Amino acid sequence: APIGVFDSGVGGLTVVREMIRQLPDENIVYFGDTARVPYGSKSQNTIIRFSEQIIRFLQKKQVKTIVIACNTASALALDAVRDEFDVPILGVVTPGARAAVEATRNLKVGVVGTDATVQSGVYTKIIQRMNPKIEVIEKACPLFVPLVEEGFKEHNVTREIIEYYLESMKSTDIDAMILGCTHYPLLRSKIRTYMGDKIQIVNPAYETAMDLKKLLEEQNMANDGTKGPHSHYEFFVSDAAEKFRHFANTVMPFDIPTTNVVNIEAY
Ligand code: DGN
Repeated sequence: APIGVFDSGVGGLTVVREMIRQLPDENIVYFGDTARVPYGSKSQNTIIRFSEQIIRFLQKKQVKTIVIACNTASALALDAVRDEFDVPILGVVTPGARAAVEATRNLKVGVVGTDATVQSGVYTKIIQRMNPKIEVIEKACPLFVPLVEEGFKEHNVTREIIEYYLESMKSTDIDAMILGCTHYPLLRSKIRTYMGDKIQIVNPAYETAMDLKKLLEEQNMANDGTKGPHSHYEFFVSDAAEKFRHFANTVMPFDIPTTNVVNIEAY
């Protein structure tokens, strides 16, 4: 059975990329809600409702487990949907939080994410549940998402916007920083250059793939690779398939065949 992955759009591909690296024998069904992106500016009830619809869609694909590859949906909907469905559901927030708790030496952690993620305060809550002594500084960086999606990674304005958002965080003495939005790992080297190399940067996508691997092994659900060398990746989107595929090909380690991206126009 495949692993179901969903995100508000294309960002979750940074999580898929890590899953493919760490779990090369698993099949993946991805749903990107490209018609309704961004989630980062929407209310909790809406994000829960969208997540429920997508989980039902993935269940029809017989997935054995589901990864919410979106920080916003993980922060606002995971608790609600986890109790509601009987398939194991993993988010990206707890794995990212744990890695930061392990990384910090001076007990000061920075978190960047969408407005919704930062306003939820979920990263702070989960980090402080793991270690109440840790101080968490959160900062919303909403413009990072469109910059990445418009291919502005190398543009000067991106450097300026990084400075604009992260200036206050840089002036603190945090020693670990969570990239709490799926798009931000694609700006990692720029963020690294601005913040300096004394800070440990945590990518929740990487940590989530590790947790997923552990879960599959513990539950005896891992695909052992005997089903053939080529894993199957299927992508479903709620808006234009070509636009998705074009972006996906800049993120993924290989080109995705046209036939593997389907616009289901469900919503
Ligand atoms: N995937 C979202 C996240 O990780 O928070 C970012 C895109 C969005 O919905 N704004």
